[in-house]
Parts: sequence; structure tokens; C-alpha cells
Amino acid sequence: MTNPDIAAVFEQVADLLEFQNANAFRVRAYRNAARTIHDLGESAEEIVRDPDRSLTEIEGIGKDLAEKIATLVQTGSLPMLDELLAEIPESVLAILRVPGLGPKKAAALFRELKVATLDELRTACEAHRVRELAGFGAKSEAAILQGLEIASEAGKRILWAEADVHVQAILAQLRSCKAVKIVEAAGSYRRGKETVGDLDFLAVAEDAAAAMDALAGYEGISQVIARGDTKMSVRLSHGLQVDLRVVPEESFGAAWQYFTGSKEHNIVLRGRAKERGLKINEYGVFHGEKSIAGRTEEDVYATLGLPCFPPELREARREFQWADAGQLPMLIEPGDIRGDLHTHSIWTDGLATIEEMASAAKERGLEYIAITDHSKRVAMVGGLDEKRLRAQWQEIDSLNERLRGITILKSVEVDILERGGLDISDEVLAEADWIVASLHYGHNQPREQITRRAIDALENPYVCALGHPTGRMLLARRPYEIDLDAVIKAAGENGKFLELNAHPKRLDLDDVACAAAKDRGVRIVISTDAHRPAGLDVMRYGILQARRGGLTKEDVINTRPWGQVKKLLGRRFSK
Ligand code: DGT
Ligand code: CA
Ligand code: CA
Ligand code: ZN
Repeated sequence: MTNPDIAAVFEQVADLLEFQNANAFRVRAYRNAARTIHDLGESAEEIVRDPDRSLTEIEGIGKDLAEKIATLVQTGSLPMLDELLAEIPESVLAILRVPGLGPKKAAALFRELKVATLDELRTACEAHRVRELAGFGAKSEAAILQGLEIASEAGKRILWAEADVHVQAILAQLRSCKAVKIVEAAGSYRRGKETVGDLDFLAVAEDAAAAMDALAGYEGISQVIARGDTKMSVRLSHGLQVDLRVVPEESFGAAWQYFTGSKEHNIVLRGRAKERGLKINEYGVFHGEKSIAGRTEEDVYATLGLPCFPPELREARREFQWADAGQLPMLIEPGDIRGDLHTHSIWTDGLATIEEMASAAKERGLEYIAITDHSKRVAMVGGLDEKRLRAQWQEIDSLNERLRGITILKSVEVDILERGGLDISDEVLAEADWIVASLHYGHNQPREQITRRAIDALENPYVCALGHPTGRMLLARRPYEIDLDAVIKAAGENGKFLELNAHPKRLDLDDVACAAAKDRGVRIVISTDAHRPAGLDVMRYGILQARRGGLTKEDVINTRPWGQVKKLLGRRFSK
């Protein structure tokens, strides 16, 4: 049983408990357990099977949880989950995941209307039976219908970060096959799109059948959909489709270009070829019948007078215009990052001490880390009030005296209150080094109200950046109704930064918004929002998204040494 499998079981337990209206802290304990196991660096199953070890060695896993994991690994099931499922049909789990439908509402639908599946939910909404229930109205009925659409998309696409796990495993599997000379991933995965519909692989092989056998031998496969002489499609156990094409070596570059896409980028490219009296397809670039390029992507683009675009830019947005002007941006790279300006510690909902987070940041080559724990409004996770915040900052002062090679910044992720205004007084904010302000409540407020809250926060002299500006949760929650244009403008006018939250479920701002911010001269801060040391590693997903937005090192502030960031902030803090 893999760590993600175990994590999924605990997520299910948490969902079902929530549906039953169980104690919120109990629900949270199971969610934390799921997260801990999911991100564990080694196999939980192996630890269970090792007589010399115990799961309780792991930070965040107590005796009770360790026993449950052991039962799960040894018997393949968890009695607690079975009991919950005896009371609630499994199909309601899908309903719980419909954005806009909390567990309380889902429970009411189940109780009053006997709605237990997504289909039944859709039918009930369309027949306007939902709006009749207490606590529901025409508006929530419409929101549920919209949510159903997101839920159905969630069944069809997966997060880039999840796709990456499969891609790396499949590449390794194919590369271990002797007959395979070259194999690479293409499609939306290679372009770094935040969600991926299916995986596309291209290979050059002495023996196409042997390459396809190698794919068929990948352990994650549940079904072979089709297999021909040079093309094969399979389905993974989580439902994801994988296409493999075996191409001749002299066409590899053309095929890699073609199947990387995007479709829109390819259409422009075909037009460019036509203008030059050439023809381009997945086999090569042709002058009449004669192939003039195809072996490498560089050759293919060069025959059309174009640079080999970084895959992240191939969306037919501005890349051709940039290439024509000779101004293709030098995109930001992971090694450019010098600091992380949004992280958490055990002072609120993080799982590591400040010192552990700082050492982990240092190990990853960072020069500075801001500990941005939650403020008091986020009571659920023990958000800090002014007094606790000052106590935390004292600890940071003494850590900074003791630690070498890393600077810890005094900070807070201050909640932007539902009624407007900030959760921490200006007097205290002024003593920090850096302040992130985020919206955590009142997601469903109308456009004007929620936009006003964000802009007011950006106008506060001590706020440096707006955290996860749209609140989107990929495949799970729509963004707030926020007027992003107005927010970007306000950030520009106030010399503030906008966050690109690098968590693979958020990637917020997205690529398009990053480009829009850059157009207005607004700089981006790419942050991990890490809640544990391993959380710092999500930075690379943020970089990929920033690259899709055409951002360079200069456009992102945490590529600078802290001293320079401080200068950009001006003299707003008390020291
Ligand atoms: P996805 O899988 O929905 O996340 O997105 P992609 O971009 O990976 O799309 P996919 O898997 O359907 O096709 C892979 C690439 O193949 C696509 O990016 C461009 C190329 N391609 C597919 N169909 C067409 C087409 O009809 N015309 C052109 N020009 N290219 C296509
Ligand atoms: Ca694809
Ligand atoms: Ca495909
Ligand atoms: Zn945070």
C-alpha cells in the first residue's frame, strides 16, 4: 500500500466524519494525518513491516494513528472506515467534494431529499427541489450546479504535480528497456500546465513492440485501451490515460514539437510554414516532398526562423510576437530563488519548529525565510494575537543571533477580516520585517465587497504582499469573485507585491494573471506556504507557472538578496 493510498483512506474518514457533523478538531486530526503520510519521505508500509522500527518515530504520528496505519497496511482495510461506510453510502463522498456544498448541506440533502449521488443531486437541482429546503435558495441551487461542473472536471484532469509522479515513473520504466533509445514526455505536462488531461510520451526504439511491452509492464496500469504498431494507449489505475507513440529518429524533433503543442501554438506555426512555402507536420518540415528538418526541435523551429521556445510559452499568447521582436524573455529558473516569504510553523498549523523550518530552508540553499503564521481570526489553527506574535518574534530574534547562513524574517499572514480591515493592529505590524495579507473568510462575498477588502489591505502601509490572491483551489474551488484587474492596479499604485502561491493545488496567481501583473509593472513573490520542511519543495511548481506567465528573474522579488527586497519595501517598518 503506497503512502498516497493510505492518505486517501484518512481523507475519506475525515470527509465522512465531517458529513456526520463530528467534532471539527477530530476531523482536522485525520486531515493532518493524511497530509503527514502523503508527504512522508519513505514508505509507511516498509516502516510497519520493519520489526526494528515504529511509525511513532515520525513527527506528527502518535500511537493511535500508528496503530491504525498498521492495521490498514496489514489487513488492507480500516474497521473505523467500514463502520462509517455502513452508516453512509460511499457515493456521498463525491457529493462532499462538490464545491459550494459543505458537509452540513450535503447531510441535509441526503436526509431530506435522499440525494446520495452526483446524478441525483443534478436532477434535484434541475427540478428546483433543492431551493425548497431550509437553508438553501435559488442562489445556492445555481452554485451547486456550477460546482457540479467543477466536480465533473475534477474527474477528468489531474494536478500537474500528481502527473509528474507518473511521468517520472513511466520515463524510468521505458528508459530501463534496452530497445528504447529516446523517450520524452510531451503535451500539457511538458508545457507545465497546472492540470493535465492525459499524458503523452514519444519514443525512438529499435523495436517498437518492445517499447510498448515496457509500458504495458508499468505497475500503475489498469487497462490497455488500444495497441497498434507504433501507438499505444493505456489507462492508469487512477483513471489517467497515457499515450505512447514510437517515431523514427529522423522525425523525433518534429513529433516532440507537434505533440507538445499547444494545439493553438501549432496552428500559428503551420501558418508560418505556409508563408514560407513550407509544410510542417509531426514528421518534419517539408519543402515539396523533401524533408528539411525533423530530427531536433531546434532544427524544426530554425527552418521557420524561430527560436526553440521554452515549452511553457507555447500557448499562442505572446511568444511569436516576442520572437519576432527578438525579445523572448529569459524565464526564471529554480536556482534564481533566494528566499521564501510565506511559511508556517508549529506556532499555528505548521508541523515543524521555526528552527527546523529555517534549517530546512538553508539546506535548500535559501538565504532567508519569513515565518508567516496565521493571525488570531483563524482560530481553528490557533492563530496568533498581538501578544503571541511578539513572543514569536522574540524567539526569531534569538534564533537569528544563534543561527548562521540563514535569516529568519519576523512576519505574519495577517487575515483580511470579513468586514474589512486587518486582524492585527498597525502598531504591531510595524515591528515586523515583512507582512503577507490573505483572505480566508467571506469567500462568497460579492465582487465589489471582496475586491474592496483586498485593495484596502494593499493600501495598508505595512502590508507587503497579497497572499493567494484569488483563493482558487484547482479542481476543487472556484476563485473568489475578485476583480483582479483592480487588485493588480492597486498593488502597482501602492508599490506592493502579489503572491504566486506555489502549492500545486493553488498556483495562485495563475500564469495569465502573472503576465497581467508584469504588464502593469507589479512584481510577483513566489512562495511555498510550506507547513513543514518538505513543503518548501513545492517552489518548483510555482516557478513553472511563473515561466508560463513569461516572468523573468527580475519580475520576481524573492530572487533578490533580502537587503535588496528591503530596499524595495522602502522605510515602512519601525527598524
Ligand atoms: P491535455 O491533455 O488536455 O491536458 O492537453 P494537451 O495539450 O496535452 O492535448 P492532447 O493530449 O490532446 O494533445 C497533445 C498535443 O498534440 C497537443 O498539445 C497538440 C497536439 N495536437 C493534438 N491534436 C491536435 C490537432 O488537432 N491539431 C494540432 N495542430 N495539434 C494537435
Ligand atoms: Ca495530453
Ligand atoms: Ca493525448
Ligand atoms: Zn499561509
